[in-house]
Formats: sequence, C-alpha cells, structure tokens
Amino acid sequence: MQLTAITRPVPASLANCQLTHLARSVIDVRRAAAQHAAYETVLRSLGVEVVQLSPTPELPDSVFIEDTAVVLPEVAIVTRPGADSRRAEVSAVEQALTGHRRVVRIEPPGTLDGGDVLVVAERRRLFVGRSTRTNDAGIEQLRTVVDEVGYEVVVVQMQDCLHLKSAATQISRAGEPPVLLVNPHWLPAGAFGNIACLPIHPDEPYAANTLRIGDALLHASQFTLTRHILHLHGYTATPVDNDELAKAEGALTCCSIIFEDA
Ligand code: CIR
Repeated sequence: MQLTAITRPVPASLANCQLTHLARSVIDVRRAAAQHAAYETVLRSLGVEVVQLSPTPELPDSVFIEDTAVVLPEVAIVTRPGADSRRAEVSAVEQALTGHRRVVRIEPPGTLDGGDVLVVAERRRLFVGRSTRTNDAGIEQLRTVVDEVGYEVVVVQMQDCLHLKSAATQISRAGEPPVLLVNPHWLPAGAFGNIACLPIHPDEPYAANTLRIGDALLHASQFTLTRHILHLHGYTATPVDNDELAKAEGALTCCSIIFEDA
C-alpha cells in the first residue's frame, strides 16, 4: 500500500492567517517552515510519498491544506472553505487530486473545511463538525456524494474549537475497532455513538489532534501529559514539533492530505 501526502509550503504571509480562538502572537515563519520540513521528513520516513505543491505566498493559510479536500478511496471532495480568504487555495489542490481520484466540488452556498471531517472507515461513517467554517448546505452536499459510495454522515455540533479534528481524531490502527482521542469539553456527550473515546489531559485542550500513519501515531510534542495517557492505554505516539504553526491555529492533520494510491 503506497500512501501519498499532498503538502504545501509555509507561506511568507503566514502571520496574516485566519485566527478564531487564539489571540494573534508573533509567528517566526522560518521556524514554522523548519518544523513543517521536519514533519514532511517524518512522513517520508514512514514510507509516504510527499508531493509538495508550489508555494502560494499570497495565501496565508495555504499550508493548512487539509481544509481544502476530503479524500476517500472512492472519491475526492474538493471543499469550499468557510473563510473567504481561503477559497483560492482549492484550485491547485483540485488539479493535484485529479490524477488520483474522481473529483467532486462543494458548490455555493455550501461551505466545508476538511478539518471538520473525521472519517471512521471501519464504520463507513463520516463525522462532520458543524462549525464557523462548515455550514448545513456544505454538509448536505457532502452527504449526497458519500451516500452514493456507501458512507453515512453524522453531524457533530462542537463548541469553542475551530474544527472537529481539533476535538477528536482516530488513534486506533486501520481495521481495528475504532478508538478516538477526544477533548470532551468541546463535544456534545455521545457525539460518536458507541465508538470508544479516550479523553485528553484536561490541561492540554489542543492535544486531541493526532495523525495515524500505519503503525505510527504522530502527536504534537508539546502535549506530554496526554502522550502519557496514550502510553498508559498502549499507544506509543511519536512527538512532532509544531508549536510555531499552532500559533496560526494549525495542528498536525492540517498540514497534509494523505491517501492511499490505487
Ligand atoms: C484557519 O483559521 O483557517 C487557519 N489559520 C488554521 C487552519 C487549521 N486547519 C485545520 O485545523 N484543519
């Protein structure tokens, strides 16, 4: 199984990024770029083919490429990001995906950010956050597309966080009974039905974003208390530095679109 990750470089304009729940602080763009390069190196070390798109200095949030597409084995959905300033990000991503999948687009008035879509393949279910970025029209368009290929959409109304995947990601290996790492304070009770949920450490509200690649589970290095909880539950997580990109409200999943190539 060959995995491909599409990434995008850290733009010089990163300091002009969208911010919703964080106060603006000084971002060291060179340090962010170094952390991003190290993230790509970790992906390559896991056997992932990294395809980096051309730089787009005029698009401050373009490094957070996850928000521009949802890629399933059967179809790729190119999103219409909820923030106006991010809409121009999608065309290059659509082009890059065209060789790999049938591509469907979210159309106005729908909005959808990829960070709001948590795919639990074992249940053929997409949990979709209704957020400041993702609206009902976007969710309904997504539902129509994925219903045709056998996935159910379950809407989750989060609070106090940007995207659903800020609050929950899957930590179990593909094919195993699913287990999610969650921040329960940002989620309604029972949001994931009977899927097992492991809560993050309450002192680390941003620690629920992990990136599972085969046997490896990547986790932002600053969240040591949650990593200890993961360890106690039998999950060995690999720490990856991303605290500079976190100032732009980005996490680990945001920086790539990862999919299996046919
Ligand atoms: C934004 O607000 O759109 C960016 N500054 C951060 C996007 C993070 N993306 C993600 O969580 N999927």
